[in-house]
Amino acid sequence: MSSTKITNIDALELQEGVQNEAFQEDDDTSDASSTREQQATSVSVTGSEENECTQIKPYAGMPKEVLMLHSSKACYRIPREIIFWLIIACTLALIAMTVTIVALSPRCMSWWQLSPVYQVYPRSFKDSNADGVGDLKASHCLLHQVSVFGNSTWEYDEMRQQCYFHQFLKEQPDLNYRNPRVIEEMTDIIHFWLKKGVDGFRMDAVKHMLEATHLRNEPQVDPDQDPSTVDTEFELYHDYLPNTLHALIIDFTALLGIDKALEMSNSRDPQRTPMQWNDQFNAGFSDSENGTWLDIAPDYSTVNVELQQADPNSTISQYRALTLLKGAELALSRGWFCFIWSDVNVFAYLRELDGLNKAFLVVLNFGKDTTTDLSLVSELPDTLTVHLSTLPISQKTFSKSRILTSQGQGLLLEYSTKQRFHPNHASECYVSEKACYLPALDILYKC
Ligand SMILES: [Ca+2]
Repeated sequence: MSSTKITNIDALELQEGVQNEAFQEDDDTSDASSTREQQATSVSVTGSEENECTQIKPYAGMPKEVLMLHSSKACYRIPREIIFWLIIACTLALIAMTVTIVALSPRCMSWWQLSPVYQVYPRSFKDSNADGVGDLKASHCLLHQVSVFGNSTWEYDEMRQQCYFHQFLKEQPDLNYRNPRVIEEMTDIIHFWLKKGVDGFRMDAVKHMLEATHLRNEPQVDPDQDPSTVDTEFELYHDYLPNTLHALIIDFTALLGIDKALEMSNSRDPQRTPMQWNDQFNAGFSDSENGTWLDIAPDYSTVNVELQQADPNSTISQYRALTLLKGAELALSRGWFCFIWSDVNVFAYLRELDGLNKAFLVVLNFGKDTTTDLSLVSELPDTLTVHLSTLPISQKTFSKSRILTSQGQGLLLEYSTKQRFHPNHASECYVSEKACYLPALDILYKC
């Protein structure tokens, strides 16, 4: 029975094949291409043979029955089924792998943990209306408080015929945060900027935001305490140790170029003198003929943005290099921070990541020229390679027992190790989101 069927089907196949002109042409190899060209030309010109072309079906000359017969043969069926199940298996494996990777991945860090932060002090950044005071159009600045100065903190205002209190410059009157209308206004200002799309605020000199009733400069003991309830001296610090720490942090951020993009002159308030854009009139900050709110530092002709952009050793260039480095080195963005050394001159810490052999040692000199001996830190290899220095140096490597730094110098030293520091020094180490590196797959995972 089956042989008869096949014969019939073969006959049918042959019959259909003979009837199908397109099939014939394909078989005729002698001048198939010229025939096709002629046909194509005639179709495009006249359109009269279009119907014949559209009638040609897929598998021309092979009826469904023949197709099914061949496709059910073991030599076609088995590979087809193998491929089918392989695709299913691969899809499931892919889904399982994706779920596993998502489950094992450490939490992504927030933008502010990964991005560089650039602080702009609007009054000193750029003056748009030539009044000598920097501004953001149609806006006012949040806080203008800087470091504490001498002289009287009270100033008489002619127009209001009243005195006002200023912890800092007389151009920087204090706001009374005990007044609910001031709180309301500040809240409005914050909402104004949030609606504009800002990502955050930096509150400067926060410990001076709320003055004690006697108007002395004491920060709150409990920062969470409702400021309106602070009314005794006992609720304020008299120990200024935190200020020392604060100053240290400022110095450190300044060294890394976070707090200011330029090393301006050591005047009263160097980081807030008007931005020195170039060596032109008013350092390119303002067109004002009547001076600027703080005098332009006299060194603007040699220290300005334009010149620093062209200088590979400038603070701007170093800031850019550090920004790129943080993006490129996992140990610096996701690794452990471990404090390893501090003395009167030097503060040193390392950055390391489990699974990654490359690690970094940072040595910052806040004091005088000195040699630091870290030979007791057994986790450090003997030789450390200079990756970056804030001052030009010729030395390419340092022995861990003799790390030379000059006053104000920052050193980023690179080394290779399989021995981690943090497992044995938990109290000196910190990481915000723990993660480990898997070199084989070049991924981070929860660990
Ligand atoms: Ca202005």
